[in-house]
Parts: sequence; C-alpha cells; structure tokens
Amino acid sequence: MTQRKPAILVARAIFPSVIERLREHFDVTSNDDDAIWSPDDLASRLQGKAGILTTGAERVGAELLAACPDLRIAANMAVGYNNFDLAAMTERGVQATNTPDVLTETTADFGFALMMATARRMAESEHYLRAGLWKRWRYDMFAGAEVHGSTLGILGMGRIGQGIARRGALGFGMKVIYHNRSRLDAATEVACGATYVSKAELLQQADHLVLVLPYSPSSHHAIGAAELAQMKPTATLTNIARGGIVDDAALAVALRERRIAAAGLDVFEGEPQLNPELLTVPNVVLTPHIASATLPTRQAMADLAADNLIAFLTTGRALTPLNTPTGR
Ligand code: 8YV
Repeated sequence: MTQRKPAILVARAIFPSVIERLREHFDVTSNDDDAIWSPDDLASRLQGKAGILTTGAERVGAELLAACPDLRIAANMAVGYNNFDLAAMTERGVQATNTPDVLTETTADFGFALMMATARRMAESEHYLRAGLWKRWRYDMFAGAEVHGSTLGILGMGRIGQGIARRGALGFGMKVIYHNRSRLDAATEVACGATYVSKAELLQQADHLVLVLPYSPSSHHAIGAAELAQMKPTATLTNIARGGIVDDAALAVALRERRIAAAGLDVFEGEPQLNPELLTVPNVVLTPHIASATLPTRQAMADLAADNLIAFLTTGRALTPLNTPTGR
C-alpha cells in the first residue's frame, strides 16, 4: 500500500521547478497566481496541511496556529523571521526555519550599492537628467559625499553586516565601526576590519550608517528623531533591514530639513505602502525590498526553504531550524 504524501501549502508564487520538486514528496497546494491571502484565507487553505512555505509577509502567530492544528513546520523563504511568533510556534510544537547564509553576500552587495548610490546621489541626479534639466556642467552639480576613506557605521553585525564591513574595509579603505547587541570575537573583528563602539559613538561618528539588524519590538524605531539628531549633517543612512526599525516620518523630516544628507531605503514601515512624505523629498534613494533579489540567490532561498520542508517532514530534522519545538 502506498502511503499518502503529507499535504503542504506554498503561500506565494515561487520557482515552478521548486514546486515540482516539492510535489515529489508532498501533496502541494501552490499559489501560482501569487494572490495575497487574508489571514482568514490563509488559515482556511492551511487546514489539514502539515507544512507551509512562507515568505517574510505571512504572519504565523498564535491565532493561525490555533486555527491550524495539523501544522508541523513553517519554512520561511527569508532570513528575517519577524513574521513568526517563535515562542508560540515552539509551544505549539511547530518547527520554524529560515534561509540564512545563501543570501548573505548578495544582500551585502546590495547594501553597499545602496549606500554608494545614496552617498553619490545617483537617483536624484538620474531624475534630473530624465526630466531634461541637464543643460551644462557645473563644478558642484550633484556633489555627494566621499565613500572611500570615510567612516562606515554598521548597526547590527550579523552575517550581512560583516559582509558589508569587509567590502568597506578591504575594498574601499573605509574605517569601519559597528554596534551590535553582542560584541564580535576579536578574530572576527579583525577579519572584517571593524571596531566596536557604543550606539551613540556610532551615530556621531559614521559618515555612512547602514542598518542590518533584525526587527523585534526592541529594535522598533531604533532610529528615530533623537538618533537622527545625533548624526552628522553630512551623513547618509541606509536601511536594508526591516521597516519599523526607522521612524520613517521622523526620517522624512530630517531629510527635508537636511539634518542628514541623504538616505537609501529598501524597506519601509507598512510596506508595500510607504510614508508619502518620502516620495516628496529628493535626497532619498528608494527601492522595493530587493536586497536579496538576484535570480541565483532567490533560487537558493526557495531551494533551502523547500529542503527544510522535505528534511523535516521526512526525517524530523530541519536543516536551518530557528526553534526546538516542545509542545507536541
Ligand atoms: C526576502 C528578506 O526576500 O530574507 C529576508 O529577510 O528581507 C528578503 O530577502 C523577503 O523577506 C521576502 O521573503
């Protein structure tokens, strides 16, 4: 007698090849139209499913878990997992996984690129050119901030932060300072050329501040009006971490009043909506949460999320677990 395959739900459209691979192991309900389901919709589609492949957008919290007692694993196709209530998942015996490592270098590339685009005013000057305003050269036209040799500040020094530090220190001769919940060991500090400082020192000394910390209630508005006020008026701020870490309304005011020089933002409070003020200030580079978006990296993220589902539901052991479920 053939055993019935476990049923799983893939919450958003992903690579068809990954869906095919999942079908070898599971009875798969996919979302090929890439519809955005309400929490109620998600709960009803998840009935009888043992696993779900989520992106960073679907909330897996106490309510969903209570409504979906058959769920055993949620595999996030993202390294960030602030859409998961890990404590509730652990208590309910549900495995949580994410996709670390496979996106580190790609995301660090993007963070560095966004910082450079911000410092060198690439978006603002491109808009000027597209608008037909470029009539002649001028000595100070779109003069930006120096990148090489300047001070790079990094808030949140996990794998991606370290990748950005290496790029700055080794590639651009930058002085790299960082602040993190816990200090790195000495060998890692040397390897990424970074010096630990307090948050206040980081804010005050950085020419370019890049945010790479995870979102949690304790990092909500880690950069607000008070922190922006401590930064140099010539400094730039780049956020590739999560919306909500920056108080976007306070940032829009600081940019308009030139209390800092410019910002580069890939993530926003309430995205894909964004604070309308940010669309009206010129000194900001805006991108739609694409820091990990290269096809090879997105493929690797989808593969790892799928492999977590396969490994956990066939052997009981996930590849990149976030918790040790106790509740079953
Ligand atoms: C994801 C991200 O693309 O990995 C993360 O934490 O922010 C991005 O790489 C996004 O969360 C959608 O899953």
